[in-house]
Amino acid sequence: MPFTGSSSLNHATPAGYQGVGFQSGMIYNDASGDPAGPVNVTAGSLPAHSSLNISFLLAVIDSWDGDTGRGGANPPDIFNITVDGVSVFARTFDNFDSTDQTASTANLLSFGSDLGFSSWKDSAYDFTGVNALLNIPHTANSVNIRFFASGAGWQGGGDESFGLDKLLISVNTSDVPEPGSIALLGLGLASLALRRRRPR
Ligand SMILES: [Ca+2]
Ligand SMILES: [Ca+2]
Ligand SMILES: [Ca+2]
Repeated sequence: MPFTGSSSLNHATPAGYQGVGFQSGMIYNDASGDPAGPVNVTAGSLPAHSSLNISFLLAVIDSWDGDTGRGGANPPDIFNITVDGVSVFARTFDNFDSTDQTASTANLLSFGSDLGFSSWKDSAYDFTGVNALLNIPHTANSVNIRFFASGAGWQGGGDESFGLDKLLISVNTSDVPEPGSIALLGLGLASLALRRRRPR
């Protein structure tokens, strides 16, 4: 995978992004290439689970050109997420014209303002409760999640980049069947009920 530019785990967050809910440091990626080098997150020692959820704040920084030439001269610019190598999210973003992107704007925090980095306008999204990132089937006790840009028009570097903050990976354990303990509990309740009835 080609990788130029940088990926920083704790890059100072500009005041503009802090003003729309980001903390003082973000995970920052300005890699170029198609696909560009990823932000690579691995979590281990996960409890038994049947699926997982991913949430984060996304900074779509500077001159993202969206889906077609209608909103920016160098499209497409795609933001991707993979879980253990399987794509769970791949959408275009556009900081010139929000109607020229395949990503939803339902979770938009800011659009049309320069929030920092170069003077191009930026946008910000809250990826909490986004359907595509909830209940992702997964059972292994570790997971590798990659966040990266791609597309024939992806320039990276000082032209367009992205940041992540408040990244949270959670697992869903409630729907993991435990037939052994459930059967024992059922037997225990039944015998308890029988014993209570006998004296009357
Ligand atoms: Ca651009
Ligand atoms: Ca900017
Ligand atoms: Ca571009």
